[in-house]
Amino acid sequence: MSRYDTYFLMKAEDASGYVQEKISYFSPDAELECKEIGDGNLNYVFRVKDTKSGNTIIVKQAGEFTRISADMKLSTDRGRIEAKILGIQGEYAPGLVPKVYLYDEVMCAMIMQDMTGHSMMRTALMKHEKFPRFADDISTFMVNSLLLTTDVVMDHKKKKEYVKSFINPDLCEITEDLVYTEPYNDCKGRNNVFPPNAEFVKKMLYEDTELHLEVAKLKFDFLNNAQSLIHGDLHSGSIFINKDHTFVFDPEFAFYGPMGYDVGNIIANMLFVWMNADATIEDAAQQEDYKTWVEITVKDIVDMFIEKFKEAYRIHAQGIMAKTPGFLEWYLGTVLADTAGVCGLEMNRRMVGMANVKDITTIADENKRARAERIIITMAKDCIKNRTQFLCGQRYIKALKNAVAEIDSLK
Ligand code: SR1
Ligand code: MG
Repeated sequence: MSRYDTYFLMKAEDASGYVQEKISYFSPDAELECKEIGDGNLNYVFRVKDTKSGNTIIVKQAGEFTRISADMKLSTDRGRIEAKILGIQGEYAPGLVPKVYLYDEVMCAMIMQDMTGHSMMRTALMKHEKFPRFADDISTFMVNSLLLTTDVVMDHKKKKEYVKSFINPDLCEITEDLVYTEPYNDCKGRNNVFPPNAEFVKKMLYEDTELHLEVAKLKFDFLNNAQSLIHGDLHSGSIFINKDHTFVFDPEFAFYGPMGYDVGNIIANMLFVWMNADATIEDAAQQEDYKTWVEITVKDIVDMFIEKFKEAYRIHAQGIMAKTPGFLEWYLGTVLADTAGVCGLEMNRRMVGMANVKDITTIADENKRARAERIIITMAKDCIKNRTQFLCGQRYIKALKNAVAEIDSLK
């Protein structure tokens, strides 16, 4: 009989004993200390450290309610989904996700590798650090974890088993509401609109019925297109990074959905970095230098994704129909259109929805923040409405520059 035989929400003082009881990682005489270090919206994350050896490990536990809102109850099954997909992604994209040592269905807790030597990517990007390997690593991660879990490559029956085991209704509902619905109508009254932009948001997002139709089409694609095993929340807060290496983690929103959801999220979150630099780096040359690095990174992510996707398709596609001449080009075209659409959705929702991003909310100068948000929303609408035109990385940079010019011309 153990105190961990019945679910309870752990505190830091419970997590060390938990690790010692569940796995043989630290020696029995280790001197353990533990801190809660989670800063996400949903879960509790504990770092357990042996002060004698310096070794560390992570315990991540799913609570029954979210951290961002005590009213939001969520199935703790998301812990199982997260542990399982990390195992699968580790097979398809070796070295790019942390190792999972144990998943415990009773405590809904996972014990996993501590990504020491890496920083939370959003935090590092807000300090204007550069990561030269990122575009290459993330495009490899996305092509491998996304294309290789589709019907193009996988045995169709095994894929259907995966679809079943990754049904994730509570977390999908969060995305359906926060990404695909509320930014366009505030129907639940919980949007977080920056007050100086209230009128702008009303006109640009709440009153644009043509936009609503395009968002509705994208929403039903998200609901119905069981294309590949997506991460589901692939932003810079779900990445730990250093100059030589990238770790993707936190895939609790995973399910079988459109792969453009992941690619579009990555691009949108890099564009927030550009806007943050534009608004906060005072030295002109330094600002230009950092923004140029972000632009090259955005272009490389899209273009490397396309090239690696085509190459992987040629190597791995199975069956006569997937090899039909012209099908790869058509299929990739749908992925790229979804990518641009989702990039726009993520940009909008992080400006006006209940879960914002620090890249923008920490811009202290109110005028600069208002301008940044207006540029983002303007570009987002281009991405959504003209999504079939976003066929290469340069198109995103063009959309960004057009949005800057449009907002600055209204001054
Ligand atoms: C209620 S959770 C809000 C957001 O945090 C997560 O990281 C997801 O992005 C979600 O939409
Ligand atoms: Mg998360």
